[in-house]
Amino acid sequence: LSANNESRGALVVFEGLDRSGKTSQCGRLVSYLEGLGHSVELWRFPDRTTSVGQMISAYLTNKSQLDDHTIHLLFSANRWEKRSMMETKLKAGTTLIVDRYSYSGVAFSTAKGLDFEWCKAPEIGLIAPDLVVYLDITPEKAAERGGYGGERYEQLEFQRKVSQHYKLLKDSSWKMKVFCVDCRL
Ligand code: 2DT
Repeated sequence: LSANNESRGALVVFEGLDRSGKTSQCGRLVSYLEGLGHSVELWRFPDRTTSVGQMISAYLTNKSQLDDHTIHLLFSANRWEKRSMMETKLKAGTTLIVDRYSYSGVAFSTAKGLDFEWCKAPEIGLIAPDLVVYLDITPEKAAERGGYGGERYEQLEFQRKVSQHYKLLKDSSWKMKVFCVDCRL
């Protein structure tokens, strides 16, 4: 994963629908790498602890309303505000396992009907992952897993659209290495 620089940490992103198992798999990978003696941290986006993150959280919990473009840019800004810390960690040799990143940003916003190129633009210049693991599950199967919480996007009909847009993204020329794990069984 770090072919150019032996001491650099790897940036590994997990993507997928709500309830696809990202959080569990991120946790398992972190424990595994820690066990091997690697320096590793678990990150997630949105990072709701920042002031931008709190605006995102209010939107997701339906406490505020925002224009679709505005919330898209806030999600991206939330990654930008973490970019330099991410770079510092990676350069120091820490591997980052990240629960959601730019793929979520583009898949969820294009699922609402926003333009694909427009959605990708604010992601240009963020650190590219070494690996994106897409946990492939049908929206129906995901919905059976203990149900969704009450957040804005946690509805089967919308998750179906997001699933289609993740697929489009996966087949697009966006420069990310995608590894699909079939977890539909
Ligand atoms: P969690 O349930 O994983 O906290 O995600 N989302 C996320 C976007 O629409 N754009 C983004 O850039 C990111 C990172 C996916 C909260 C919801 O936010 C969506 C689910």
